[in-house]
Amino acid sequence: MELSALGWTPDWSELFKPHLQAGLVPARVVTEDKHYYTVVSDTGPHLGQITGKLHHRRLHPGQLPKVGDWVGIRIPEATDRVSIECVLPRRTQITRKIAGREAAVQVLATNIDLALVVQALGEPVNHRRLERFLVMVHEGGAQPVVVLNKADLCADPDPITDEIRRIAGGHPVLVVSARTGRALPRLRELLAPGTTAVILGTSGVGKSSLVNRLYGERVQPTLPVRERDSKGRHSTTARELILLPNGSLIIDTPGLREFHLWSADDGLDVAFPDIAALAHQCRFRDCSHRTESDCAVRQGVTDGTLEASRLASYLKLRTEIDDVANRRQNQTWAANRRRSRTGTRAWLKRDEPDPDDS
Ligand SMILES: Nc1nc2c(ncn2[C@@H]2O[C@H](COP(=O)(O)OP(=O)(O)OP(=O)(O)O)[C@@H](O)[C@H]2O)c(=O)[nH]1
Ligand SMILES: [Mg+2]
Ligand SMILES: [Zn+2]
Repeated sequence: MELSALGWTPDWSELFKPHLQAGLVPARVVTEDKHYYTVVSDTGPHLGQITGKLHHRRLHPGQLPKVGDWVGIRIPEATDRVSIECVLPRRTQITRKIAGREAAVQVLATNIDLALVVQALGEPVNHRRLERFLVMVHEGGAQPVVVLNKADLCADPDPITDEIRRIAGGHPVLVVSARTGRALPRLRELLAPGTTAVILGTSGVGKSSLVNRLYGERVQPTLPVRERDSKGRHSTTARELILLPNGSLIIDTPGLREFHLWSADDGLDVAFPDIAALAHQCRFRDCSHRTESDCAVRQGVTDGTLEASRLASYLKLRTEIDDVANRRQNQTWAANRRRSRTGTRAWLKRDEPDPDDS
């Protein structure tokens, strides 16, 4: 298999040069579980494990290999198991904060061009959740495509689609059906050969059904919604990078229920261009749009150009992002205090938990 079929470009070759000289072979991560990875190089798929070397570099858990990553592997002659010795810097990534009080990051997919954010018609479309997904995608540097699936369950999708278009802010919104095949040719057109997409959404919206349709046969398991228990048992349990017949790549993911944003330096403003535009006219450059005088954003709500619920959603996400940032800061301080108490050597031995374990 040619590496270019997996999305390898001259830019990656350039980045890989020093590793090539060190005798490593480039490969892309297509699956991961607790201990093993499947990676594909130009000689085919291999079972891979990360080496002690990679552990000893004391990488942040978010920097360990994830589905979509380009890694350097060493292929020993004696076994069929390869060792993963380096991870190339990511072009884009989708991250969230792991559940719970601890401020730790979980990387959901890396090196993706497009993120298909799927919502199901036939049930009320959750605008606020869509906004949250869009912030996550923009923050990671990917381009979103909003996919409204299960069009066959909705008599008249047009009014809903119009509302969603306003939230999507110029990014494509497709009304599709994995059941009837509606608009799947349009979706295929967006997935250019050699590019990588990730498919995101809550459990049961039909992500794997869409992947199967795009693939042309059943490669991913799916489950009827009514057979899922209330705890949200997912039919897809692991992320997987799949090569589609048209030459594009897609990462199917387990459904995300409630999720929190990890960070959003620019993602929030990119996902809310209407609010960002108004904010330029606020009196204070760092206006929080909550209590300040001469706030153009709140004025927009008064004038009726901005929906109050959209501003509320923006402010809620802003609070959440600031809260995670504060907790990260506190954790760093606490860790530094611990380090100075126990001495550097003890600190270096400490093992950080993998956020994927949660
Ligand atoms: N009516 C209708 N049902 C669909 C459509 N797409 C998917 N479904 C059904 O919705 C259910 C869930 O589909 P999945 O593809 O398993 O959903 P998923 O998003 O992959 O779910 P997780 O893997 O749990 O995150 C299945 O019963 C599908 O047959 C569609 O376009 N129309
Ligand atoms: Mg699935
Ligand atoms: Zn303001």
